[in-house]
Amino acid sequence: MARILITSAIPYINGIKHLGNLVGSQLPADLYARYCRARGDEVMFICATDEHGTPAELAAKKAGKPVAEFCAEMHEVQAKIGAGFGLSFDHFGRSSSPQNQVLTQHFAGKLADAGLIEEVSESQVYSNADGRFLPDRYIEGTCPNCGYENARGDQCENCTKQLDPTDLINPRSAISGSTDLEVRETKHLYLRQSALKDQLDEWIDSKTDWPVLTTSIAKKWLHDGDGLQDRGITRDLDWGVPVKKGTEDWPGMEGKVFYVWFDAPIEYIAATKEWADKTGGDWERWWRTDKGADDVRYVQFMGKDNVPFHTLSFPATIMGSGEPWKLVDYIKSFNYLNYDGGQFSTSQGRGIFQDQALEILPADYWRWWLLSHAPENSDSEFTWENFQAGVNKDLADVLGNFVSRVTKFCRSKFSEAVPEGGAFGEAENALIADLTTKIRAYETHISAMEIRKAASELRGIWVAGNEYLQAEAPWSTFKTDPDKAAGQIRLALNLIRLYAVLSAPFIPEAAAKMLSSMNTLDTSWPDDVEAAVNALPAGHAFTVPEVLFAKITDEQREDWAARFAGTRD
Ligand code: B3M
Ligand code: ZN
Repeated sequence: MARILITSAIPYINGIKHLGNLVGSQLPADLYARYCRARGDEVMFICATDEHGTPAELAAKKAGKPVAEFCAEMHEVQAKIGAGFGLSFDHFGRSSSPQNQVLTQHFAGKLADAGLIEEVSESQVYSNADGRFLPDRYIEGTCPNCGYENARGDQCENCTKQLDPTDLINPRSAISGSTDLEVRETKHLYLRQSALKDQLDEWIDSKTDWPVLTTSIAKKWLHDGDGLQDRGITRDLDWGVPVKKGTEDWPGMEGKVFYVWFDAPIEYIAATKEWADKTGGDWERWWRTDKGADDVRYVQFMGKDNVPFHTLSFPATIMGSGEPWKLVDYIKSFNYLNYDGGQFSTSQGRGIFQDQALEILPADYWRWWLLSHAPENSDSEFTWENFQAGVNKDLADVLGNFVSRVTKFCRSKFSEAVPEGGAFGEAENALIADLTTKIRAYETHISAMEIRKAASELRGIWVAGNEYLQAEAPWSTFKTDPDKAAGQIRLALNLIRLYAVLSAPFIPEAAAKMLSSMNTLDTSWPDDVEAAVNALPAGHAFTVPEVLFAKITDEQREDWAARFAGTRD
């Protein structure tokens, strides 16, 4: 039994996320967590809301609420939506927790002790109209790298380049739109990432099994231009973790907070502590290599725009602390999911948002389509046609139809119990051999977090059952040799249980329905496929389930396409 720590990038608190966010981190992380648990691993699956920084302040202002109140409410909203999608977090924390404050200040203190923090007097954009400094998202303008006109002061959403507010061309205040801006001096703390450059470079080089998307982004930041830059880790904001050196005040830093990207990844650790404080569990055995975490395999999931922070900044924090904290072992990163010829965008309200998705269809429809089209090797695109086709073919025609045909046939010709019937023959043994090959391949892909390959292997496993039924045609066999037909149906009913177990990481709700209709709690993994297709013995009672997946009609598709064509505020 392995111990697997899994974290998903923590979504900003600023609003309900779209489907692109879901498929780029939380959903594949959930798939992997469910799979590892099904294989008997001990899993700690952590996510949280990212509550600090300018995104939170700006969204609260727009909602007309005090920021703490806004965050508390939005946390509940996001937690509920996550549960709606079946995200099986062991804990869904909050980066504004006291645990994170203590840990963030602790790391800053350790980094300062190690000489890795520099106090820099720097130029910051000050807005005369707003009477304040404009860090990060408080400022917008044209990206100097790609020319995108709505780039924000911290990062360009279009080309992913990390920016400083002073880099923007034609800058304007995101609060008032004012262009009456000037540059003023203010003092801030910088994390001396450059001092850790060689150590980071060597570490990335040792990760030969990481996806190219992950390592290429890390390498780019390490080597492009002047190489890895030191990064400002404090801001002139009210909302955030107050700057302290451990538990002591930091002279000259009064009234400042840590930059959101400094405390957000630390929340992975803090959220585990939140979990421990709530449950009485032991968080250190997941995070401290001197307390047992050297046995842990730590896997992170995220979109490509988050990769620089996870391959460089957060590891710099961990390594620089000089303490035995667990470093990530594998980073699975994703490209973007586009929406009907453009980008999904939270800030522009474009695409399908998670709450809307759950209003129109059950979670499994989305989970299946999104995961089977995960943007792994390139950006991928959501279109309503493609979504309809995927759901109708894979879920309704292949899996749903199999379950319905087999259970109904058995009820009408035998009874609502697994029939006795003859022994398995050549066709059954061939199917068992074929399924064994396919299931081993499925395990390989999902262990390697090759999400699309895993989905397509799973589809193949479902198809194999249908082809068997088609070829053996128990409804015909029944007329001449009912005993043989009974054996075929005994096998097919067992396949329903087997499919439920294999499919649960992708479509947990449907899998649960399949198991409950098969009247079994046996979720054991099919290490031995022959044994697995004999798990439900003759005489075992079952019930015919309700329709597992309803097809998406052309009318629904057109309706939704029209409804989601615009933008939402
Ligand atoms: N909240 C950005 C995002 O939601 C950021 C991720 C933090 S992961 C520590 O994409
Ligand atoms: Zn850009």
